[in-house]
Amino acid sequence: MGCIEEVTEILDLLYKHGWDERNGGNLSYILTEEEVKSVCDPTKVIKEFKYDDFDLSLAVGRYFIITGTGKYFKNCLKDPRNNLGIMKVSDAHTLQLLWGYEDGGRPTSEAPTHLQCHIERLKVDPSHRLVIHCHTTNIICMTHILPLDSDKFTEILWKMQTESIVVFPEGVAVLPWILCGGTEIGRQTAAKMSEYRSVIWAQHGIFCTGRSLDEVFGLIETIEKAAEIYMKICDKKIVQSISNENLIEIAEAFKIDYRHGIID
Ligand code: 2HA
Ligand code: ZN
Repeated sequence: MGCIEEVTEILDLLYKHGWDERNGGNLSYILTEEEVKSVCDPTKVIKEFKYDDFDLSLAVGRYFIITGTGKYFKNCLKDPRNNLGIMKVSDAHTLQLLWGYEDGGRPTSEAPTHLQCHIERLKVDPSHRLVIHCHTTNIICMTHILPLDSDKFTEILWKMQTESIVVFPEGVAVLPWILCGGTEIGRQTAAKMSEYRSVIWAQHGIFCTGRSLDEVFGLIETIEKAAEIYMKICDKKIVQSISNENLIEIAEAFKIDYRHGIID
């Protein structure tokens, strides 16, 4: 399967889960030069997009596929050329469009956050490739009813199901409500990304990052599943649960380096 097919398949799955209504959500994925060459000529620049407010120097020379602003995940599988763009970071403030956005589009409004997250994740993980933002329903619900504390969210989500601590041992970070689409929310999200792959935006959704489409999609599914379980049981009488000792037992059995200071 080519990179366009792989990406649009995941966008379609995210839509079908109900996490990307209308134009909600966005994705950016680092492509290899070989992948770009299989789609277009990487030396033919269609147009340029400028990002003067932040520094992309650590990503210069990299290629990204990025969803377009205002575009619907629902439409990406059947119409990738209008909904997605392939770009090269040509200097610290410029993205060059090489393919896509054929109806005159431009990168997602959350491109500042995506690009700053890529730069931060690449510092801690050279194999990092992907950022997905989506509007996961039950995670949003939790941000309406709980204090916005990263350790508290992490503890709750770990204790909802056995798999959680295995899939996101570093936990989740939570940010308060901040105006979306700007450089400031990008700066604060990226700052969390030095320690976390997943950052929750209160009353908005989640940003998840990782090395592959499967890894990041799986991370979103697992976090949202834990949140769904929490929302289904939070107003019920709890008779038994996963204890701190159970979580430590899982971590020891699977040799997982989990975030300390929450359950121990
Ligand atoms: O692009 O999800 O956060 C639509 C959004 C903005
Ligand atoms: Zn959003």
